[in-house]
Amino acid sequence: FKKHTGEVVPLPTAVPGNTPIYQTASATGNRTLWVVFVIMLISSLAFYIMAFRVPVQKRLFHILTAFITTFATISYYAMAVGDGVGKNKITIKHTQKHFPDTYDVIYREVYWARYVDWSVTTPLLLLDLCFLAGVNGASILVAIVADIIMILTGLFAAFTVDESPKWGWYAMACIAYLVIIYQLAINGRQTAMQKDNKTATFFAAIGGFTLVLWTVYPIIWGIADGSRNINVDSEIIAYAVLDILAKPVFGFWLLFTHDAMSNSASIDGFWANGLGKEG
Ligand code: RET
Repeated sequence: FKKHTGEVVPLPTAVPGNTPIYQTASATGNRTLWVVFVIMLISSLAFYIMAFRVPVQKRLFHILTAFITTFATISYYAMAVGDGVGKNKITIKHTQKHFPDTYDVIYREVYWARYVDWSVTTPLLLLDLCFLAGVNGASILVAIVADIIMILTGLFAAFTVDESPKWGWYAMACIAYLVIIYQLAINGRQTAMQKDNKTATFFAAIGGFTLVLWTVYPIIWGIADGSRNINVDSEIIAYAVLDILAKPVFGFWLLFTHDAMSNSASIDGFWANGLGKEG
């Protein structure tokens, strides 16, 4: 088994007579993780600085967005140093007519730190969008709980040893994702349209960007983690591109637009003004 340090550690052969296959990242994958770590770190610092430059009543989006990249920084550090990485063993049985059955054993790296990151950051991203549109509390909760179910069932899917339960978990995650799509595309858009024109237009743009981007994640997952059709390096690079678009690019777009719109995109009541101070 090849560790992140490049050192090769022999593992015992799981099924006598068959050589296990190891699917691990190479130096390219590892370098990519470090690059994204640095990008997330710099973005976080930029978002905290931007937060301090606006009055506290207008700071909620800045704080949320800075937290999102802070969690990503931590998770990318964990993956780059090799701590946020496990491996999953998959046994594929080949039945043959006149010969005894043979087995292929595959060990593939699972970057579980991603799921820890996503379980915190995707709800925060949803909060950004829901506050922008002015979605009510119950709908926000539904979106966030569906999101947590989506990420956790995705994590279980990543560690299954057999093929069929894996796609069962995947199906559950996709159903939860449909709930999120409903909350953003139908509920959120409707609520945003009741606000001023600028907010409605901006919500349609950044919400649409989010839905397209988020939909690519389960596709990559299916190709890489699910059916193992691309290697671990390509998987890391694909998620790296998506993560940079979904966090720093999303964040700068949201904050610059929000600052430019000034009053129109500010949120009402409780959340904007602190505990209970309305108006
Ligand atoms: C999984 C696999 C199971 C099916 C589905 C998934 C959806 C994941 C999504 C992730 C979004 C991540 C973001 C990260 C931010 O940087 C868990 C991959 C539906 C939508 C936006």
